[in-house]
Amino acid sequence: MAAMVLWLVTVVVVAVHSASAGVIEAEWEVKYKFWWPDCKEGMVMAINGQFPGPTINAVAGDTLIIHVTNKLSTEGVVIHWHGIRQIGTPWADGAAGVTQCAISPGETFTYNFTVDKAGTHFYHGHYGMQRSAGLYGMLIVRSPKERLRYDGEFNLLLSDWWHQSIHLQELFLSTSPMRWIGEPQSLLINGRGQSNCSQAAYFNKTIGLKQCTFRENDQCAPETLRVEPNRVYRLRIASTTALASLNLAVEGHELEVVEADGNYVAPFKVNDIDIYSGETYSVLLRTHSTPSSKHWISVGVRGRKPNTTQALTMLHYVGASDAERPIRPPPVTPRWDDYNRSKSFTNKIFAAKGYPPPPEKSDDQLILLNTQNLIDDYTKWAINNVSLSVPATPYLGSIRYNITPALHLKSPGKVLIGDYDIMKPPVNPNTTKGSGIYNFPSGIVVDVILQNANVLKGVVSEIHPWHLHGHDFWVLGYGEGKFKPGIDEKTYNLKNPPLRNTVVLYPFGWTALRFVTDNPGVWFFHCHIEPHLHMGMGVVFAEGVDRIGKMDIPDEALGCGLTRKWLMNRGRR
Ligand SMILES: [Cu+2]
Repeated sequence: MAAMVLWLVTVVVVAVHSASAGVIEAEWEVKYKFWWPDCKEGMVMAINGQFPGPTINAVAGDTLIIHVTNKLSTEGVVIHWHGIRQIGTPWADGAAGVTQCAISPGETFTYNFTVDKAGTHFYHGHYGMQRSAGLYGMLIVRSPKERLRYDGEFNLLLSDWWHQSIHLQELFLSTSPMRWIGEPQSLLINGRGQSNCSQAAYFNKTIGLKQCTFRENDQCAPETLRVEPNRVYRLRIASTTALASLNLAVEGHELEVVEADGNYVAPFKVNDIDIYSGETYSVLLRTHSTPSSKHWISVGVRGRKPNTTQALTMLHYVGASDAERPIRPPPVTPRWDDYNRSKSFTNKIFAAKGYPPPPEKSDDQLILLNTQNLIDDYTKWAINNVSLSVPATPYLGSIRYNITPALHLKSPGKVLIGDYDIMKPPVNPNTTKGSGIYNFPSGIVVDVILQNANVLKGVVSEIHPWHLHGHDFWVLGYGEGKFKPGIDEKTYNLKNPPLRNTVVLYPFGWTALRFVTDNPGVWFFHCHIEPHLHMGMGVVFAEGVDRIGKMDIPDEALGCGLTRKWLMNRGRR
């Protein structure tokens, strides 16, 4: 018992900030816990008993040392640091099967990496569908020389929530015929939402929900944002949804977008923002001069026909009473299928002044066609006709130790788009499973064109937000229909494209991005929609393979599959 108490006492964040870089060290225990995220009891994956997990507050240049102990009784776990490039530490990226072995129950793994530049980020589970189970939290990296001026800030971590466990969801998706998990039961703001009542029911009796009443300390009670008049607040917004594309608005207030995925953007004002899974934004909100009022902050679903009520919280001006309700109704979320509106928002995003433009030309071009397919009646997603199946031996280990049996990694073809008709269901829906790996030498400029297509049935194409690990990339442009090589490149924005790590691919369209292979490692590139990734929608970029062969990688990262065997026999050779 004494040992237990001692253990709990050490579960604190130790932050040491000197004039130069500091160290943030923490011990985390990941464990299932009963929780009421949307006023209904469910099980969440909590860190040190908290849901969402603890917020990390770092300064650019800091080293993070996070000891993660897996206290789940029967499943492995990893943590991915979303938006951190992991320069020189690809083994700490936290993608199970790609950069490391999942941490076994009872074991501890130490992530040790530098947060090299400021930005609004988050972290989340990256094994199975554990992100959907609630394994996430904010990761804020501040700049010692912040260029934005504001008086206060709030973090808004957005997620979606199902009442079914992730294990049931996984079985639904991987059974034949596939059973769709459906739309989420609720949307959460900082882990809090409501599924059986609405805070704004008094405005709208037709939604059929009763007015919420909360008791003190209810886990589903909203976290209100308490503000003063005539001030500027920075809202740091991150979406870690499993499925939903979202729109956020604050009634009666403009939002000035200033940061996207940890990079400053040329400021622009809007009444609401669209945010896709994997993206982060900072917006500046100027409060009015009149005190004592309350305004709704609403988060609603876009891009899919919604069956989930808006998540709501309040902007609470000093002087307003707790019992008082906002006078005006919550903002109405724009129509889910008004894609032109979404595109007009996306097309407003440019790099802030001071960012150097991208290289003018690329050395390599990769066109990734995403299709919905069938393998023996199992529904899959495939990229260039390969549905990603992550191998038992992590790619990083296979490459580091040149383990040949594990290296029969199947690379999909580079350009399969040919005469494929993206506007119709696939003529031949069959596909194969593979490891989806592409090799790039160090020091080249790579263009990736994401090409969307029709799904298996009907005239439908879905939104896919794609996230690249290990890099920021320039978003060069978007287009309708099929990408025309040699022609569409002429439309690229090479002057001030935004730097991001996540980018949206619109239905029946294409998205072009560019990055430089300056970070040797094995980097996941995938759709951030959890069920889509689970069904194979991803690829892996192996970058600077010759340099990976000389890298220092902790053995603990690779103690599974064929690398485990290799490490066990190392001394005997
Ligand atoms: Cu997707």
